[in-house]
Amino acid sequence: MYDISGKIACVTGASAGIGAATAEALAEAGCNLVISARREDKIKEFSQYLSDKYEIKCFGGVLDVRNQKDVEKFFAELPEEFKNIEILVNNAGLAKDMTPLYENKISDWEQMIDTNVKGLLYVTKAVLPGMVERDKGHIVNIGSTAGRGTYPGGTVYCATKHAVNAITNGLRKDLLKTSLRVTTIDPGAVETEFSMVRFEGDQARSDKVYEGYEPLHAEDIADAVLYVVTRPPHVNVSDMIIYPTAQRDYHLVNRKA
Ligand code: NDP
Ligand code: 8X3
Repeated sequence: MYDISGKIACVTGASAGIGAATAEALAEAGCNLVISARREDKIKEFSQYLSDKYEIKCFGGVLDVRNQKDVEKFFAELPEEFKNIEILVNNAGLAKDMTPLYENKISDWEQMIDTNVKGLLYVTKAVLPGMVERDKGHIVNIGSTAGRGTYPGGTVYCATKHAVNAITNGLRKDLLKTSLRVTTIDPGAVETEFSMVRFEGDQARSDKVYEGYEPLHAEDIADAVLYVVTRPPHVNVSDMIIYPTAQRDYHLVNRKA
């Protein structure tokens, strides 16, 4: 395992779920962290928890990745000791609703596209030039199995994750002349706040998504992130697709009665 202690790692959408678990795994590996999300109380509290527990430096700040100016400012104004980000985990993302495209709210399309695609691009644009200049860096994009296929009710969400996959693949080629690495990790069903967000707080509907089988846990994906960023510098894991054992496709789930 390649030692990443002391490196600066940045995780977007770190107030919950996969982002929070990833930040914690990186903190445990000794990284100093830049973490962000929209919910101020959560990100500040979590930042304090990580720095106290793992004795690392952690900068936790409010950031809505949909706002390009805010993204630019957030990274430009990072304290000097956090500026040289070496690992970027583009994790902030969400799905909204699960109805046929012709019934979708346009505002939901916009939120998914602005967060999952444009937000990921804005953050990448803010961090990548420094990585290229230093010829050092690893970008890990959290895609989805929704980026490898489609399912009814998920059309626009799937489109955003197909875009993440294309961005990851294209970027890896754009960086051919550098030592930088680019990885996509594409999970199937992970039990996080994801379905509560998708179904606007409908607990019963959200619970149904994970009923009758063991879904992935946020820590399973954090573990995958940790794996890819601790390979030696000559190894680039380009893609990882991870399903719960009981899930073979979106609707193909072995649920016990
Ligand atoms: P959660 O809802 O648990 O976490 C999402 C995180 O993203 C939160 O920290 C949220 O924080 C943050 N976030 C949402 N919108 C924004 C925004 N505009 N700006 C900044 N941060 C934002 O979901 P997951 O952990 O499951 O999702 C993380 C990623 O994993 C997403 O990209 C998702 O698409 C992907 N994924 C999830 C799967 C699943 O089944 N759960 C499977 C495959 C991929 P806050 O609200 O404080 O801003
Ligand atoms: C989340 C996975 O299959 O619920 O990206 O859309 S899925």
